Formats: sequence, C-alpha cells, structure tokens
Amino acid sequence: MLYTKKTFEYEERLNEADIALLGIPWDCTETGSPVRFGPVFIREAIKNLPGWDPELRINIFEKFRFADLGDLEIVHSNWNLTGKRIKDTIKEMFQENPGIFPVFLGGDHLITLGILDSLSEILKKKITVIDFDAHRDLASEWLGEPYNHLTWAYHLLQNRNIELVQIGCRSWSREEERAFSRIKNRIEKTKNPVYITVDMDVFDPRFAPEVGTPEPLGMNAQDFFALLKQACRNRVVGLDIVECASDRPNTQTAVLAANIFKKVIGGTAALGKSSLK
Ligand SMILES: [Mn+2]
Repeated sequence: MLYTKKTFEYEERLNEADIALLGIPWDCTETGSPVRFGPVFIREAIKNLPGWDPELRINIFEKFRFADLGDLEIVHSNWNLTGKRIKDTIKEMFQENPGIFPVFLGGDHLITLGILDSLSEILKKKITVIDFDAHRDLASEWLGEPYNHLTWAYHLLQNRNIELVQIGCRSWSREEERAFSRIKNRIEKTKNPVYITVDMDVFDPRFAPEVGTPEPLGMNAQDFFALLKQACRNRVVGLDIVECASDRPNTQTAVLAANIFKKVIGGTAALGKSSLK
C-alpha cells in the first residue's frame, strides 16, 4: 500500500482522463504582486476540496477522471518562447486526447493569449471567451512592450474567430475604450464553444485579497457564482484561473479559485453541455 497523496486521489493517464490540469507559472509581465505560485497553492486547495456538491448532486472526483500534467516549464522573461511552449503543449494534449477538458492555473493573465491562440487553431471554430476581470486588459502595449498581462485581450481581439465577453470590469484607460464596440458585457446563450477565464481580481479584495493587482469595488462571491452558473449553461471547452498571488497554503484567493474549478466542472457536467460527458 502506498500511503501517498497526489492532487487527485486517482491520477489517470492523459489519454484516459476527462480533465487535465496544467499549471503555467508565468508571471514575468506582472506589474503587481508575484503570481508564480498560483498553481502550487490552488493545487493545495483542490486537494482539500470535498468532491460532493450538495447543490449539483455530483461528486466531481468520482464522476470524472483527472490527469495532473504538472507545470509548464516556462522560459523566464521570454514570452515568445514561453508562448510557443504553451502552444506546443496544448497541441500535444489534444493529439493525445481530443476529448480532454483542459484547466489551466496561472500565472499572469498573458497566458490566456497563448492558450487561446492554440485552442482557436485546434477547434477551428469561433470561440466565445467569457472573461471575468476587474480590468479590460485592452491596451495595445505597456511601456513599449506589446505582450503583457494588461494587453493580452487587445491581441486576442485581432483574432476574428474570437468573441469576447467581459464581466466585472471596473477600471480601464480611455485608450481601451476604442475596442469597446467589439466587446459584449453580458453572458448570453451561444452556440459557440465557450472558454472561461477568471482573473481573481474580479472579486472585491475582501473576498480575494491575494491577487496581482487588487481593485476595490469588486464583485462579491455570491454574485460571481451566479454569473458563473450562467456561463456554464453553454458548451464550455476550457477554463483558466489566473492572477492568484497566494504565498502560503489556505489563503482566501486560492480556496476561492479551487471552488471555481469545482463549480465549472460540476456545473457544465450537470447540464450536459460541456465536452464533458
Ligand atoms: Mn486580467
């Protein structure tokens, strides 16, 4: 008997799993608190999660098979190479298992750009991205650098196969308003595959104090989970949770992040609308 504990009690091989977890500890463009330990502490919080969801009547750990792929080895300070590694890794994941539901743990928000570049190529369909975020991240550059956690959404919009919905935004620059005509601000039912990205600063700092760039007057947890439920009424094909600046186990932000993981997996499965069966 091996008395050991991994992230998930029964770790499956990627080609036999329903859900794959990949940490992307990239935080080289973070302008606030470091977020490179997000994957470490969100994983710790997932280990402590009860699988049973009394509301959804599902135990996610019994219903699904999980594969934790570990963390992407990032190339420090080099987004070109790191973005390429993200792309290659996701491509390989889908080659190995075309039905996989990927969950990515950041890291700063720039990783979402790399992930969606890749998913867009793989799915070859229009993707609706639901972005829960305090900030728009629509600047075209930051201090002369095009690729940053404050600019990823600007670059994402250059891809005509992406529809962007932003929820919870309360801080942006005048320049960012130029892109507003291309952005939706409410969650609707869509036939497109939906990708959910959650920047933990969407919450008010009293719910999630450990984030890269906290912003006052944010969402409360109840309102957030009600909106997340709406998002999960669509066919969800992937999730990322970014900007978690936890620096020790059991912080509010990491525990909240683990519960987002649980609700998205349970919620999309309960409604039978995701790629999860
Ligand atoms: Mn963001």
